[in-house]
Amino acid sequence: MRSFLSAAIPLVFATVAKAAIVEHWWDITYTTANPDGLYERRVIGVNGTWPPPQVDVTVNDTLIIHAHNSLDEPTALHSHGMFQNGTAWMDGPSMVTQCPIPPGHDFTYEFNITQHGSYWIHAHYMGQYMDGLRTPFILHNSPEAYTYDEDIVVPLEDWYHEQSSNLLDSFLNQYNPTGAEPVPQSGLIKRTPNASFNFVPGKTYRLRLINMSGFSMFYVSIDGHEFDVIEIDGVDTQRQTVKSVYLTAAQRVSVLVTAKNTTDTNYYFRADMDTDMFDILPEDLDYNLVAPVYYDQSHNNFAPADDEGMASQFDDIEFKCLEPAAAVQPDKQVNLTIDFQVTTDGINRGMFNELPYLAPLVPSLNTMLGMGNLSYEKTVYGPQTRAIILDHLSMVEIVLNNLDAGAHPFHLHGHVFQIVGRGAGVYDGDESKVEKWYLENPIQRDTVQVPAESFTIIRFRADNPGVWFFHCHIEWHLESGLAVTFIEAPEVAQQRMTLPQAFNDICEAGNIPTNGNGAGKEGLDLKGAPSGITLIYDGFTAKGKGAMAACIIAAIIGMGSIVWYALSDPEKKARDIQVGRA
Ligand SMILES: *[C@@H]1O[C@H](CO)[C@@H](O)[C@H](O)[C@H]1NC(C)=O
Ligand SMILES: *[C@@H]1O[C@H](CO)[C@@H](O)[C@H](O)[C@H]1NC(C)=O
Ligand SMILES: *[C@@H]1O[C@H](CO)[C@@H](O)[C@H](O)[C@H]1NC(C)=O
Ligand SMILES: *[C@@H]1O[C@H](CO)[C@@H](O)[C@H](O)[C@H]1NC(C)=O
Ligand SMILES: *[C@@H]1O[C@H](CO)[C@@H](O)[C@H](O)[C@H]1NC(C)=O
Ligand SMILES: *[C@@H]1O[C@H](CO)[C@@H](O)[C@H](O)[C@H]1NC(C)=O
Ligand SMILES: *[C@@H]1O[C@H](CO)[C@@H](O)[C@H](O)[C@H]1NC(C)=O
Ligand SMILES: *[C@@H]1O[C@H](CO)[C@@H](O)[C@H](O)[C@H]1NC(C)=O
Ligand SMILES: *[C@@H]1O[C@H](CO)[C@@H](O)[C@H](O)[C@H]1NC(C)=O
Ligand SMILES: [Cu+2]
Repeated sequence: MRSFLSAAIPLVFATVAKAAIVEHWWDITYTTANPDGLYERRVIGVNGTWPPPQVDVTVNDTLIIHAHNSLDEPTALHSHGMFQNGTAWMDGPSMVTQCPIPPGHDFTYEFNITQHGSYWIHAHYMGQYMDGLRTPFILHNSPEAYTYDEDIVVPLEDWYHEQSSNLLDSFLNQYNPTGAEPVPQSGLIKRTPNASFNFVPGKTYRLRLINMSGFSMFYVSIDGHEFDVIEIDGVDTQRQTVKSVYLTAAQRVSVLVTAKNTTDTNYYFRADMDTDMFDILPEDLDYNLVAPVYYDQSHNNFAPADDEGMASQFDDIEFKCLEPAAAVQPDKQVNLTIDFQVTTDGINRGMFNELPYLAPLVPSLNTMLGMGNLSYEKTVYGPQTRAIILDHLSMVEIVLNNLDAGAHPFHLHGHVFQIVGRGAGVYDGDESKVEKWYLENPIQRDTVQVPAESFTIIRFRADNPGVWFFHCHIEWHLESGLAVTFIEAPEVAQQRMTLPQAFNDICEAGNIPTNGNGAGKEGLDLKGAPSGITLIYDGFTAKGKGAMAACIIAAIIGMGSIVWYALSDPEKKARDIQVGRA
């Protein structure tokens, strides 16, 4: 079971491969597709086709994606999990590291491949990736840390029949005071409802499980087979055998599966959606996805179901990195409390420390590079850009206190972090609340699930000057405000970086200022920057506020919705503020 000699030959050939320039031309277009076979709709694809092409590169290559925006709204591409060390401006999130690419304009993403593992590329402009603009991004290494015979990429995703902009309008809406998220209509394995696998006896397969969901979470297993986990979010792990794995939005896990020695039985690959997240469970939603694993297609003998589903014992904190790194004492602690409340605009929003993120009028990276010493002043980025300044090379500890009754997947751009501890309730510095510390060789990854009403402690070294977004990867929650911006080592970044001219060009083309503070002004004059969407102040305790706000909103809806509407179009305003168009 541990010998994989048959895999050695192709890998030896691969080691002589020269670093290459991998160049893609993507015309980002609307097209029509029926991904789940249930409903044809307008989707976003590349060159008029869906799904967008998978991107494959090898360590030391240079990737170039020439993007042309043929949509009627802006777009931006994020290569999820890339450190972009020295190329912070290539990260992609709209109004964080760049202006979005306006309709009809071109923009080239170019960066060197210094990591390896399983990643994905997705739009980072509003809810756009849920309309289909997402694709696996595989960074091959040579040699790989483990040997295997075949590499199978298994993207998993949820699928909606409605356009994301319409769903966002009804989600960010005062008629949705509880913040119920839109429930997807389908889930797809390998981008189709018809996926299957063909296994050959004795072979070992690497399955790269990539969760490209906007919302849904999956438990993945194969009846009668075990998984040997070897990679978590691009980080090689010590090999460890499990029955099933669990993936939240944006997480990746590679597993090795050794095929059976006989062909008399076929099996099912299973991806069960975590239905706990859905406020309602539609009768027609097929949330337990299956794909046959054929050893022999000529018969129909399937092994009995052997599916743990949501009872899975998988827990990422129990894994160890192949290249060990001990945790060290932090220099800076950042306490981020996650909560959902109805805010002054009547919308139920996710937020850190009681204030939702609102995108500034100037991308935060431009502000950091252009504001001299003021770049150390967090308010310069905008009143609700939620800037947190990090000193170069400091060890940062983030305490994530999740007060919400749902679990949330948090993603840090530009880094992987160590997961060092977890516990129930709120962490207030009392170490006895931490169930167990993981300090010797903690797992490192770029997206962590924080379970309901509990805390998780993560650490990373601020060794990558730039501006890095930290947000919930449930798209609905990001758009509602559950994000902060890490401003990492401003002085070092200013010394090392100059934004390429193309960045200024797309800002100007979209009428977005390229310079100045979060309001596009000099100094600390932030008039005009998006702000003012805050908790409703009522003098009650934090817990009372939610209930109180819900009552106020219910009353407003009951009595004065016409007046409310006459004053503004809050959904649209909220969306515009998110992208800095207000
Ligand atoms: C898209 O079209 C361009 C221009 O015709 C072509 O160079 C490119 O290879 C196409 N890309 C894909 C992924 O089809
Ligand atoms: C799935 O397979 C069925 C039956 O072969 C076929 O009719 C359908 O078009 C397929 N759906 C997709 C989305 O490929
Ligand atoms: C990629 O690496 C090469 C060689 O080290 C360097 O010259 C080039 O500037 C790098 N490209 C980017 C986009 O960083
Ligand atoms: C990438 O470059 C480094 C430094 O030159 C080298 O040690 C490594 O083997 C290269 N990796 C691959 C996959 O070519
Ligand atoms: C992907 O993540 C979402 C959101 O966390 C989750 O609901 C879904 O079940 C996950 N899918 C898989 C296949 O892990
Ligand atoms: C397959 O057969 C070989 C040789 O008999 C044995 O060593 C191996 O454990 C078997 N593998 C499985 C998955 O049963
Ligand atoms: C920033 O501060 C340093 C020392 O505090 C000073 O030497 C430098 O001139 C200042 N730079 C700017 C642009 O104000
Ligand atoms: C973090 O914030 C929570 C909620 O405000 C508070 O209860 C807790 O004491 C804080 N934790 C630390 C370590 O400061
Ligand atoms: C970025 O590169 C520097 C060396 O230039 C290195 O010390 C640092 O660890 C890197 N950080 C990340 C996150 O890759
Ligand atoms: Cu991301």
